[in-house]
Formats: sequence, C-alpha cells, structure tokens
Amino acid sequence: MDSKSCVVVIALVAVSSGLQLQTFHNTTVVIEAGFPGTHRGVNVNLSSTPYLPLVRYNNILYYFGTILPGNKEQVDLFCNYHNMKLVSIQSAEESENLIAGLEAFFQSSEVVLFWTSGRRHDNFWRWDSTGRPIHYTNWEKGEPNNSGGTENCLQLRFNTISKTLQWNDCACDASSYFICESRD
Ligand SMILES: [Ca+2]
Repeated sequence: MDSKSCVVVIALVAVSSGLQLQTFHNTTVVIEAGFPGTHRGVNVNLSSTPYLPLVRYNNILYYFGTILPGNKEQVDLFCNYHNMKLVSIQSAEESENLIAGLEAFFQSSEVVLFWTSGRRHDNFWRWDSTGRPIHYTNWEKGEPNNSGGTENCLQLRFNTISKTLQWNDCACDASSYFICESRD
C-alpha cells in the first residue's frame, strides 16, 4: 500500500467511527478527523466538509504530511493554514511516539525526510513553533555540519528499517514531507 492509500484508509476509519483508540508504545492514541480548534474529533461528512486525519498522543495532535512535499516555507504555510505548527520534538518519548505513528505510513525500505520547526539562529537552534531553545536532540553522527554554510533548517530522517528518527541540518529550500502539531 502506498502512503496516499494509507492516509485515505486512516481518514475513513476515523470518519466512520468518530474516534478510534489505538495503543502504540503504551500510549493511547486517538485518530481524529477535523481541524484543531474547530470541529476536532467529531464525525464529518466526506462529501461536504474538509478534514485532516489527525493522530493524538496525550496532549499533542499530529498531522503527518506524507502526500505532497514542499520546501520549509511552503509546508510552514500549510500547517499555519490548518491552525497548526510545524512539529517540535521536546523529548525522547515524543520522538518514539512519532516513530510509532510514521510506521503506519511507510511499509517499504526507505529513508523518508520530514521538515520540523527547528531552525538555526546565528549559532543556536530554536523550535520556531514555540520560540524556545532546543534541549533534547537526536542528531545523526556528524550532524549538524552546516554543509556549504546554508543548512539552517532541522530535517528528520525516518529510517523505515532501523525505525530511527534522526536529525540533520538541511538547506531550507530543499523539498521534503513534514509533520504539523497542535499542543493543548
Ligand atoms: Ca547537514
């Protein structure tokens, strides 16, 4: 099944049942249909109401942008338009939750790239979604290397075989998938 089909299946499950509870890594997950802050979690009609398939881990809602990739500016606009922010990862637990969620989208052997809200400001890194410095980190070996002096945006590398989600600094105009979040 390709990633687009997965998204459709999850959306249909959420729409038909309202809310569906699943457990990943001992965390109760609620797959919801809706926009954060609008009609979150209610039944929606596919024929007349737009929706996003959202995944909840505790107090955080995620949207996995696995259909259309874009550069950092483009995907930032997408999240903002839907009342969300590009993802931040503030703990190892949040990283594990994201890995569990991403596993549902990618069955084949590949490395898939995702934008986050992490950005280099002079010589320190900050989550632009929260305005706070980055404390928890999971950089790949040798990263951040600021190759070419232009790698100012934090990109995730999800390895579907090793089930790892490691970080790389990347040029912000590169194209990749993305993850949006909404924190209660
Ligand atoms: Ca790099």
